[in-house]
Amino acid sequence: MDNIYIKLRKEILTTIYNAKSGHPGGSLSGVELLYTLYDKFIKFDPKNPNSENRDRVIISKGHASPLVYSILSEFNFFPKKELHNFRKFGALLQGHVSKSVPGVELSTGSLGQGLSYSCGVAIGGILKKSDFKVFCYMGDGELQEGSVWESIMTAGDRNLHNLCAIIDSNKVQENGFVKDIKNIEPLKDKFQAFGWKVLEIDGHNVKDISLAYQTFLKNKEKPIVIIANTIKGKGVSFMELNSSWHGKAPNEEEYNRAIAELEVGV
Ligand SMILES: Cc1ncc(C[n+]2csc(CCOP(=O)(O)OP(=O)(O)O)c2C)c(N)n1
Repeated sequence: MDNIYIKLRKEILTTIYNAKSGHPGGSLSGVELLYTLYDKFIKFDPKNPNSENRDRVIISKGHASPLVYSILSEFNFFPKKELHNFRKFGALLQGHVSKSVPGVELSTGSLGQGLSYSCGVAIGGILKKSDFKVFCYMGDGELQEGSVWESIMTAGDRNLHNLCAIIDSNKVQENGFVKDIKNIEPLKDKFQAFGWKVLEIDGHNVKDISLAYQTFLKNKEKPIVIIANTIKGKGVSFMELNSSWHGKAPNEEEYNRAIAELEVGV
């Protein structure tokens, strides 16, 4: 039987294949990061997705909707059958994450907005003396947006200790390597200079991921960023680190090859 990560990766590819469009690369890279978060570390109630004391997971890289929808359906926010209608006109699940979907906090797709929203929610939590946590899932290419740096400055200045940024650092954005388009390094030094605590991990290693989330949950001082080193297109050899698989669907032959690779664990 497939383990949960293989199961989710196959589901992501099937969702995109059926829709004949979508974003496989940056969905496949975040599977362990998001599944582990929902599985072990956050408070939520799929029957009452807007409950006051829920932890907030804000998806800033809204194009990773196949990943997010696979995870949310895995945790019963809506039935799995909705995945079959992904990107169909009038369906619940559209191409970028939307607030109309149970479990989605913010409609995104225009990059660079999730962290500023997350800062506002985190400030609200502190003012209300609530103990909910705020997680913001972002791409490394997304860090090339100027608005992100204003939010990083805000979170550091306000000591937003209830805020955790998760960077899915898969090294590739839409048209090539992040470093070739506009270098964002040295990322760790930059976050530290803005007053954040930095945890750098292997974003496919569930033990590393769990330790990072545990560290954040015990934290009472500063905002924390988890720089998760991942592989874009993880699990499918011809998609890995290949920007041409950022935003297109596999054809039938490619889909079958990808599923077969995932099954044998190439
Ligand atoms: C403001 C804005 N500019 C450009 C785009 C087009 N775009 C969509 S995804 C993407 C690359 C994002 O790279 P990254 O954040 O690293 O995402 P990942 O590799 O994890 O998919 C770009 C440039 C956009 N969605 N929003």
